[in-house]
Amino acid sequence: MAGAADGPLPRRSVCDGKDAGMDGGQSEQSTFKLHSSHWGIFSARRNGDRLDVRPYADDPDPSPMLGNFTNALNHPARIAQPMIRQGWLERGAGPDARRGREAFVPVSWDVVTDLLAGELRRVRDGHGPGAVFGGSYGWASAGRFHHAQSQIHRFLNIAMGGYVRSVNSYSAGASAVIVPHVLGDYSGLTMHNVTWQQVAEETEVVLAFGGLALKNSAVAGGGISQHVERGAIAAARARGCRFLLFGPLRPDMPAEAEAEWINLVPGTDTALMLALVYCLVKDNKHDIGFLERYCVGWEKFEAYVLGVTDGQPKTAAWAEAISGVPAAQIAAIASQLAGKRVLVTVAHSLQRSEHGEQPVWMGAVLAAVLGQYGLPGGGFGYAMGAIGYYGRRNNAVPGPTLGQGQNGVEDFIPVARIADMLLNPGERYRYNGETRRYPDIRLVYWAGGNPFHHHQDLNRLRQAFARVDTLVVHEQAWTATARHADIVLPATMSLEREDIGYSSNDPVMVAMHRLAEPYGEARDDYTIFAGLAAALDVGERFTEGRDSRAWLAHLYERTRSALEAQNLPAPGFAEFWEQGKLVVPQKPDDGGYLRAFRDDPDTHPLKTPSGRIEIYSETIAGFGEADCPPHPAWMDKRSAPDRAAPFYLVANQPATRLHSQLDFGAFSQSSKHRGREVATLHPADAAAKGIADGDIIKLFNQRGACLAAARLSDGVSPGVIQLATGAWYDPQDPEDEKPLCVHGNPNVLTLDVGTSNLAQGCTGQLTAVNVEKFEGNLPPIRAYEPPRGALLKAGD
Ligand SMILES: Nc1nc2c(c(=O)[nH]1)N[C@H]1C(S)=C(S)[C@@H](COP(=O)(O)OP(=O)(O)OC[C@H]3O[C@@H](n4cnc5c(=O)[nH]c(N)nc54)[C@H](O)[C@@H]3O)O[C@H]1N2
Ligand SMILES: Nc1nc2c(c(=O)[nH]1)N[C@H]1C(S)=C(S)[C@@H](COP(=O)(O)OP(=O)(O)OC[C@H]3O[C@@H](n4cnc5c(=O)[nH]c(N)nc54)[C@H](O)[C@@H]3O)O[C@H]1N2
Ligand SMILES: [Mo]
Repeated sequence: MAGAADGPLPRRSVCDGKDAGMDGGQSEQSTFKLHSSHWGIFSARRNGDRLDVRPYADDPDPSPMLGNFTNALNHPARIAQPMIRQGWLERGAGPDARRGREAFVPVSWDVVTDLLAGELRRVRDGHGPGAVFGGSYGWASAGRFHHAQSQIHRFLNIAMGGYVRSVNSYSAGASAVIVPHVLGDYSGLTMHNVTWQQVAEETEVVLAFGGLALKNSAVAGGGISQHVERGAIAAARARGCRFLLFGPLRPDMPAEAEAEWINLVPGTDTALMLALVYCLVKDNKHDIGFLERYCVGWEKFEAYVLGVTDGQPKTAAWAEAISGVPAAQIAAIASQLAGKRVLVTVAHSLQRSEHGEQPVWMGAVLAAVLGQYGLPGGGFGYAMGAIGYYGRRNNAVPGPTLGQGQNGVEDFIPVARIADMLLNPGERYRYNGETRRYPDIRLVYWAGGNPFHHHQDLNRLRQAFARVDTLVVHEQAWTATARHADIVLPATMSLEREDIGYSSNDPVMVAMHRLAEPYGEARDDYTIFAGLAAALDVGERFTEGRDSRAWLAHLYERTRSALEAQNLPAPGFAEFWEQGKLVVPQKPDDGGYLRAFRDDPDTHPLKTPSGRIEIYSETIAGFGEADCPPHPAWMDKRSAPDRAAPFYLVANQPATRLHSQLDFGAFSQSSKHRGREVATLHPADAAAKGIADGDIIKLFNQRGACLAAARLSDGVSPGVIQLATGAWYDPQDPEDEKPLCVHGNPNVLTLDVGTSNLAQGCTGQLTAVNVEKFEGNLPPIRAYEPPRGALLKAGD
């Protein structure tokens, strides 16, 4: 491949960040260039087919996920040229159950641009932009300009007049809706609140519901220069801070925390927190002064806790029966909290399941009962540790962002309702107090996301995608989403283009240098959209006459002029590009809006209807009990295990990659066993099922089945099987209605329902399954092979 090798160089191991020989890309004479990813800044150089990767020198705890880049550039899973599904080409646009089953035909960029522009025109002029779904959810890659979501939204706004969008995220679908009712500002709660520095210095007790897994804080959208969590936790512990891990998996807390593991049944945190509150109230250790001055609705909630309203006091014994945590242990924990600087953290995972609004609201209320809101290192650290950009200071200057223009379509869906929307056009549903209707979608356009990674009940998703006229996907690699598309456009990886890496909570802005030429005929999303825009006669409006480099200089200017306005050194773009990075100033660690609220709730009220923490919400009461109870409450779950599916499957984030990205990468591959994703279960459960460590197992329920490799560990609760997300969907026989996934994608098993009628968030984290040893012949893994007809071009 052109521009590839820098000559014969010794191969080095990736990512051993403590290697004394590392220069982090700072050294002038080195050919390593700085770049960035969602899992860390790094520097790299092309070395034949491989990429040599070095972590950022200032990062105390770089992520081994950087190792996924080493073999990615030329991997056969990459898409080499534009492809069109044979049936779409021959029979034209229209609903088609053969998506994901038919061969592809390679075509030239000219041909595909023409055909796609024609189809976009047909849908726009015949059905209007309201028939286009451009929600295109997904994490894409680091880099502010080539950010795929910004590119696709800008294109659809300019070329189509808009699109049906999606709101909220798979990450925080329930909390993004409940938090505004309870605390007001959602983004300030996660992005500008208690910091790791405060935890290191001030916190005395951390009640971590769902843990503080370092695998998760390794990732921060946009990039991250320093992974500080391990160090902060170690420092807090050395000072005597106690860490309590509530959850089904011991590795959810780093060893440095020396945490006490309170091993609760998944999905029962709300009951356990209610019992903690019950015990505090009974011992008269609740902070009544805080509850009166800063909250509304305490009396109504207290009546529920004490059982006055429903006849059931939320005692520790009551919670033991639900959560499996001994009543004496619950009471002991409650008795040790009053008067301490306590931080309550609730991982995103808790709300990514049925009634996921409740543990978030309940966590906020538990923190209120303890009265520590706004104090350094205390209060409610929602989602702290779930992503690396939480618990940080904010930059004092704005970063680069690409303008997306105006969306002429008002309609939206809550993001995880995609299959419902496609399967039930016109149907009514509830969302945040409204009754809405699903639009009638003809064309779905995706860039930078992988619904066959992120969505639940994949067999149902296949049916949903069969309903549209046309599915267009820009991808770097042959993900299952690309395989189910009609038109597949090969996109570059960030390694193959220039960009600016930036996150509003990280001071290091990175000049992301190009490290390799594009694979095959792959093009940047920007270039693809610019070509389509030209074919639709809006080329100039889309590009504004700039090429990529000119856009980078243009976007950088926002930061540079802000620096200049503050009389700070403000290097021009050329200098920034040459230096490789710019360190921007940050705002002080001031505790954010919750500190201001504590200091003076009248001058700095919360953005809730009452201006106070809403323990009881009149607004939600007005929506009706069928949407959500008006205060946090324990509710039974339809999705809980039963006789047919007696285990809880915890489908959490993978430790060896970001979601499905670079699942073919070296580090992700190193964690597989016999090619399968590894599922962890308790030795006692395994023994009862005749399963030994290393066996191939089949996980199944009424929705589907997948294979995985068994690992036995007493770090997982009995009754729980953990299988991370992200193994590429690999149907044994795509012709089947519910094919066996031979690789281990848990989303063939998960349930596609909203968290509740309030938020309609994703519920992928927990689902009920059964398990057995797989005795048949082991089917091959074909997920990384290009689909039929899609012949790889030679690598030049
Ligand atoms: N069961 C279950 N399911 C879950 C979850 C769970 O806990 N359990 N978690 C959910 C969560 S929190 C999330 S955020 C989602 C994540 O879901 P996604 O964000 O959809 O997952 P990714 O694998 O990051 O998908 C990004 C895709 O974009 C592609 N890509 C990267 N860069 C570019 C680019 O520059 N251009 C183009 N065109 N493509 C690019 C990558 O190859 C990849 O296929 O998954 C959700 N799904
Ligand atoms: N390495 C890596 N890091 C990531 C990501 C990734 O793909 N890879 N994705 C990033 C993204 S987009 C997001 S949104 C965050 C997600 O952050 P989270 O959603 O918090 O992450 P998960 O790993 O899914 O879940 C954390 C832990 O919660 C526990 N858990 C599950 N259900 C329950 C429950 O009901 N109660 C309790 N107490 N615990 C429970 C599980 O043991 C699980 O390991 O992670 C981010 N970080
Ligand atoms: Mo997420």
